[in-house]
Amino acid sequence: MKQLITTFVFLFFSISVIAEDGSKLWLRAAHNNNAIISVNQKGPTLSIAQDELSTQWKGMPVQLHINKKKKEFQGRSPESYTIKTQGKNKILIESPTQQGLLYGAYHLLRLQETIGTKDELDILETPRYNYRLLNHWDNLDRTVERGYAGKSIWNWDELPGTISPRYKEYARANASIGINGTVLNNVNASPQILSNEYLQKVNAIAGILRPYGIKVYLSINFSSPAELGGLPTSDPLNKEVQQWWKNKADEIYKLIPDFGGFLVKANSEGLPGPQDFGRTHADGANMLADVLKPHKGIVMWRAFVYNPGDEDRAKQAYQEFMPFDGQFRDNVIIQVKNGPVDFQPREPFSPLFGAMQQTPVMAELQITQEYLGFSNHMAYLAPMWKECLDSDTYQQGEGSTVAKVTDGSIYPQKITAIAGVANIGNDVNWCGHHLAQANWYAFGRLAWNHELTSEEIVQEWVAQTFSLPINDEPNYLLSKTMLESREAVVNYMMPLGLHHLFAWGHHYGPEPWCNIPGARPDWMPSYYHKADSEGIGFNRSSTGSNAVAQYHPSLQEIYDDINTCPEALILWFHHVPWDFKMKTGSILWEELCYKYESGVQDTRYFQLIWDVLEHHIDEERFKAVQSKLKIQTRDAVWWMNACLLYFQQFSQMAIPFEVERPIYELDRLMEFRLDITNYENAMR
Ligand code: BDP
Repeated sequence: MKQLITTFVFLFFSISVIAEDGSKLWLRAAHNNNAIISVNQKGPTLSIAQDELSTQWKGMPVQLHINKKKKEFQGRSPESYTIKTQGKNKILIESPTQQGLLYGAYHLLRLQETIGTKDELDILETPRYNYRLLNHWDNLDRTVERGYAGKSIWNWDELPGTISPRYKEYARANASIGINGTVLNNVNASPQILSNEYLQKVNAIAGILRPYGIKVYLSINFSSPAELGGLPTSDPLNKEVQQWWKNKADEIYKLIPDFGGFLVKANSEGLPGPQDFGRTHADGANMLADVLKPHKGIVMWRAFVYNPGDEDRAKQAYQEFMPFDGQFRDNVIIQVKNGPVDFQPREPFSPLFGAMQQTPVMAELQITQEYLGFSNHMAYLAPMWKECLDSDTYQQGEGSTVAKVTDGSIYPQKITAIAGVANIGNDVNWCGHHLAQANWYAFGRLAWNHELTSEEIVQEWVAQTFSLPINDEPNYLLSKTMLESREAVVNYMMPLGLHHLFAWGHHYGPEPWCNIPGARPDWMPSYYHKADSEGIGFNRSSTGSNAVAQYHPSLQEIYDDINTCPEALILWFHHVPWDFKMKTGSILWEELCYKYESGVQDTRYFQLIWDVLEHHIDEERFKAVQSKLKIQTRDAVWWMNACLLYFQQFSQMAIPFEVERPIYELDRLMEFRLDITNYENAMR
């Protein structure tokens, strides 16, 4: 990195850039053109496509053409499209559907704003997942669970009478990256969302999103029949309960004929579910699936379940769901978080991927940075998601990656889907941190095509968001910095497979020492790090909780052996002695110190690179990000000091001299309580 910086000093001589507030996201092209765009049909979606192109496209005439018969589209998603240059005077975009044409239009505009369209175009695109959804964890009072960008964008009180202009901008941004569904409310769902009053509001939002090809879905509370309907029970096998759900589904579809379906968090973290009535997850999911089926709706049933007890939390979702493989209706899909615990900065992939072979499974990724520094830290997450999607499950031989076992290319699943927990709020720049918009963007792009590289995605995002052309040095510098950012977060927070060292009450700062009397042990950091005078890490090998046995034998063997387990996950799977020799030749304690140190140093480089870019970024966004990067560096030091000083009590070893000295006292850190309502100021 250092050398890079010196070579870019010349960049100071540069253009002046107009201040921007980030509200336009990556869609900043001026709408002042008057291109010739023809269509062979009429319709609301097609007119959006036509309008987007005619006002922004700067090239030769474009024809948007519905073509249901074209050979290239046979056997492919109706959202597929082609873009072809026809001689010297026309570009033809074809698709079997208006929605495909809209995606084609955004594709062409993206090319214009990124790599250009000089070459002859011959493009065929098909989405890898049929359902590409955002999950909002938004409550009806407009608070957002794990939201760090202001209040919910859904202004429930004003709806359905007042429609915020933001809804349309939201729809447009999502359509531009191929997202075709959104769950409007929190998985910790209020029964109220299914009341007729709220359904009217949902209907109003659905009306805005529809022409952009986006369906609405709702998270439901499993006790709704009792809580909202006044029934004595919500037992899924009870006839009246079933009838209640049937009536509710009919009511919803009467209002919103293309309603997408339900997302369900049941028997998880205190929420109600079928087990409250002695029934199973399959009973619950199937009951809902049956009422949605006639309307073509789906049920996304979450596998995020775990209970306090003796069993390793990381094993519980697998244990709970594997026995029901094959017992779900064909409009049910099991929604599984990328890792077996909970969106930690690094986890192995959940062993449910690939193992459930007769039930569709979808990945749930977290765009909002609950465990990666909220909207204060720069953490570009595509590398993290790719790490999961590209992981080999080995379940059907080598190459059975998580992506392939969920996208229908290995198992013949009828529903293929992927979800991302949104990082969107009513902040002017939508995501709290200007650079966090890249995560919303990257999620959409990967949901469309998981084979895109993190690098391609970030470069095109930087090009569109800051007008920094791909292949020019500033784009390269910023992209490279962002590409390194997630690993930096891992290193200064929880390197080598450490996880859940977060403070009680929030998931922002470090509290590896946290010990709340009477609290659930699996919510305590010590449950996960298990530091003692011998070493540190959770023994999930065959001599420990044996979580490794949930993976395919080829992987199990690798993870089980401390000498072959990837070091990035070593403390996830093993309790490792402090003096264990690592691949670098250092002992574990030193390696841990070096990792923390490298995370901290990276944040300092991020600051430096950003400053080098000053004259290429408008002042408003430059200053905002500069200030966030300062917080990130302070926090990184806080994390390093807290974790190393605390774990040192167990290792009884010195911090190597190459590592910068702690600047905080452990006892002061242990007393410190972050006012989480004011996390934006973070560690001072
Ligand atoms: C955890 C969050 C909690 C969510 C839960 C979930 O801390 O707020 O409700 O996941 O996914 O990560 O249901």
